[in-house]
Amino acid sequence: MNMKKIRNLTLAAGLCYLAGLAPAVHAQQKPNIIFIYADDLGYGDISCYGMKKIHTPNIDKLAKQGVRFTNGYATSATCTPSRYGILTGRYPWRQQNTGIAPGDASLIIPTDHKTLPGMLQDAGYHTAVIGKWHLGIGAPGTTIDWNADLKPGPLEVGFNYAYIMPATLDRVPCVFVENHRVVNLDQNDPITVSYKHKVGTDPTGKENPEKLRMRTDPNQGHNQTIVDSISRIGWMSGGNSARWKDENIAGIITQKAIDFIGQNKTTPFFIYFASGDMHVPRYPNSQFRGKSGMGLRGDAILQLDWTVGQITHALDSLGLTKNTMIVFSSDNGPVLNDGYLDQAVELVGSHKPAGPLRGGKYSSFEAGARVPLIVKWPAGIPKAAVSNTLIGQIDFYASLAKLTGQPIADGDAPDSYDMLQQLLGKSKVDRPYLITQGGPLSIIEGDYKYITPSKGPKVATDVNIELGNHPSAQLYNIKKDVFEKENLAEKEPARVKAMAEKLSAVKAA
Ligand code: NG6
Ligand code: CA
Repeated sequence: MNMKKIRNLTLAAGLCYLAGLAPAVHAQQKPNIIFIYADDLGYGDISCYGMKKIHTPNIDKLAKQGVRFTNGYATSATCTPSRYGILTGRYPWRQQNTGIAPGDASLIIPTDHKTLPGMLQDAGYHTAVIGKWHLGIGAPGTTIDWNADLKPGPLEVGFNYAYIMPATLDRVPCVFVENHRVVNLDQNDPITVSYKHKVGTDPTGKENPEKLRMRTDPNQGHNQTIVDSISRIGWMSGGNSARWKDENIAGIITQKAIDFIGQNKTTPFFIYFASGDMHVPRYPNSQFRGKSGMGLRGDAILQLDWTVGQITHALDSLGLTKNTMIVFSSDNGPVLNDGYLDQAVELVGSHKPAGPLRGGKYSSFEAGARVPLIVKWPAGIPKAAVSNTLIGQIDFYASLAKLTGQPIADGDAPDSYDMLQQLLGKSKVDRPYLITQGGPLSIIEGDYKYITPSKGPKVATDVNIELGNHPSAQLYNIKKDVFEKENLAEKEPARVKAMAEKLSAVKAA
């Protein structure tokens, strides 16, 4: 472009300002952003991260055209805190009640701080959350009435549109919520929910196991109200016309995302798309059931890959691919038996859901929080790359603020680093350190990881995962010893001391 044209553009932008209009040329240059978040997808669960038994061509295509991170981390080894971290840019352990949220939790995200979607709204984005929420709904100290307006919720923390599963797929109420209301609710059949005692007359998994399409693990509960032939955590009655069918969830939320893309094709948009896939209960659509040879967990991975393909196809057909950033990641590491006997354990064979990492969901070992992380944006990332840069999902807030030219007020997103150049594959400078959360906290700095002492159990026997708890300090060189076999704490007391002090300082800040 020659100088004259540039000056003309500047002049046009100036005139827009004078007329009180946003300069369209700038607005259109901002990329659309779609954050695709899988649930319980492990580091080794997709083919571009080493999965051999099944193929995930649509996810792999993102990696082939973008930056694939090998040291990308969720904030935590479970869902609620990881989601809190992304949306707030704040470590979840700074706030109480950020552990796995019960299905009747009130809103966990504070409404008095800017969130990632709220910041993007300021930048002119139209924002949506579609899929799993699991961050609570309603004011603290109140009881949710599922038949009335459900707020505060996503719309009060930065989203213009919400189409959500309120908690997890295994928690009642098993209904979609669109903006403030349960979808398809018949007011003559109101919903009652309790996490304390049985409500209504619906059969439960405990009383009527013969009505179940999959058995539950007797050690893990999940034997309360039966919805869609699957028993859940918690009791619900009513809302029959609103209850979801598990096999339709992926199709419904994918279509909602495609609709939102179509409706917002001329303005920059942000979609936080949180798939329910891989989380229990796993009951993907019939087009995927039985297709992976690995049982329903493998079938759910195929369904997730299909979802990614549908979204990328919609972008292609609207001509939006070039200027849309797609981020793909997972909220925590893998688990096979998380409460339902769906043959995930029996049919996993030689597949390693965590790839080369130790532990899994819930764990302080690497498989808890190190997850697949891919960023693709043709207009901004011209060259595909694999990056070993240390980076956290918590960094999206500051990085996207930088990308969209938004300021970050004091007190907002305090733990988020601007890693934009790294996300775009233009820098490989590590984050100075990163704190991750299994049970106890860990700090990763350079090649090393320090796990704080914890008296908790070594293994979560119900899910059969090593938790990484140890009564004294653990130090691993995760570059040389990625499986965290050799605890170097006794050999390197000075390093242990320095890292423990650093962690304490960050906690106190
Ligand atoms: C656990 C559930 C598990 C799953 C998890 C949340 C039991 C025994 N186990 O408490 O099934 O729902 O919470 O998973 O209730 S997460 O991915 O949303 O964090
Ligand atoms: Ca999860």
